[in-house]
Amino acid sequence: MIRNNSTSHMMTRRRLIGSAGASSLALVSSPSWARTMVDLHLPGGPSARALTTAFPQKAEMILQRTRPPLLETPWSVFDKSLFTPNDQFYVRWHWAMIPLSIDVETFRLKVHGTVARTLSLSLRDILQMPRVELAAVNQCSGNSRGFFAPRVQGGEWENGAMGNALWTGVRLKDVLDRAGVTPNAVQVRFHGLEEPVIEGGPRFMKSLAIDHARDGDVMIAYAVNGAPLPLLNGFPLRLVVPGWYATYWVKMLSDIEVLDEPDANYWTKQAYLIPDTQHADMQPGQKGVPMIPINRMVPRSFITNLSSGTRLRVGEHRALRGIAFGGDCGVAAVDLSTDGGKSWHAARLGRDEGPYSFRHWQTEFTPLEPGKYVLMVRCTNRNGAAQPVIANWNPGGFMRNVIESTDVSAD
Ligand SMILES: Nc1nc2c(c(=O)[nH]1)N[C@H]1C(S)=C(S)[C@@H](COP(=O)(O)O)O[C@H]1N2
Ligand SMILES: [Mo]
Repeated sequence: MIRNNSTSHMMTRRRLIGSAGASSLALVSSPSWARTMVDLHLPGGPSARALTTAFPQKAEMILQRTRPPLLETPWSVFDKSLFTPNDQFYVRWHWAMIPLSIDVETFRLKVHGTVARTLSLSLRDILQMPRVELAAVNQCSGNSRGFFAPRVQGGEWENGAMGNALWTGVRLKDVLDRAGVTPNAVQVRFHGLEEPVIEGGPRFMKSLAIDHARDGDVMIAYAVNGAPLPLLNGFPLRLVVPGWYATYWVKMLSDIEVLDEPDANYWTKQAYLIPDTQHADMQPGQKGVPMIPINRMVPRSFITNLSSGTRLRVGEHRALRGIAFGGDCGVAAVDLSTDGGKSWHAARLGRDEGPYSFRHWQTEFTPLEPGKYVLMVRCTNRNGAAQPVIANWNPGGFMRNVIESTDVSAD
């Protein structure tokens, strides 16, 4: 019975998709039937998800989970400014035992392991070091996981588990140099002040290769958009790893350990693994796929001032605008299609805020005939990487990427 239902549902979808112009291309080249039968709307729809203002230093957020807090940035925020306001910057924690206040006088950042000198740095010590500033996107590895088809476990985010901000702090390199890293160092491991809720639960820790940690870009931030970090975004210190997924951006950073062998802790070795394939893509149920730790981000782009279902008037000039980011390098181009991917034209790019920042784009659209239009936006980064036509899939729901489509009509 159920099988019959899903089969006929699948066939209906196939027929629908088959008549939808460029989308049929995606169907033909899609290696997995499973991807074509799934409705991409989250249960209840995003408009039905609860909003909350109950969290400290946070304005209205989408409530994903209360404990530990998972708060998503409402989509409308991304149309308002290139930099995501601190009080609507998304929040994600793995364990719920998060200190609710920090004593700025007694707080210490410890640096130890294979170093010449163990350090115990106060916030005053950190503030006296050379200051650096950088615009960078912080994006959860699982951003947009709610769109994975077939569905996967984890935080069912829409696209709002990301934010762009101006980060201020000190170079991790400068802190490591002060401790004097010894030549046998291979990785640097970071953890924060929160604790597991269950005894013996693995404390959240992430590691970077020693050369990455010392590249001069990785930073220990104490301010975001010109203000101290909100508590839930890591007050008083957090790691900023430009171009890499946010899982590495350890919050409430209190401990830096230089390791002389590869980190074998759960969060580095077993969690946050992606298929070592193009677009981190694999088939549901596929066996023997080599897995590697998630790492650099990939280009993405979105329309922010128009949503699916919008009805336009024939002949109406509509400004289209949105955001793009290159992932681990700057944006080279943003292209728009108003005919479901058959033809593309370049959008105008806004101010360049640096290689790791969101970048605005804009263009116009005038529907000349009544009917349906599929608007698509595609970012190509400065390394030549572009967004794929078909969404990737992997069991962790990581690194979601696809050319986004917005269905509108004109009459
Ligand atoms: N201490 C600590 N840092 C952490 C985490 C955590 O659970 N604990 N989660 C990581 C993950 S998976 C994400 S997506 C980002 C979220 O950063 P934000 O809450 O500031 O948006 O924090 C990262 N840093
Ligand atoms: Mo994350």
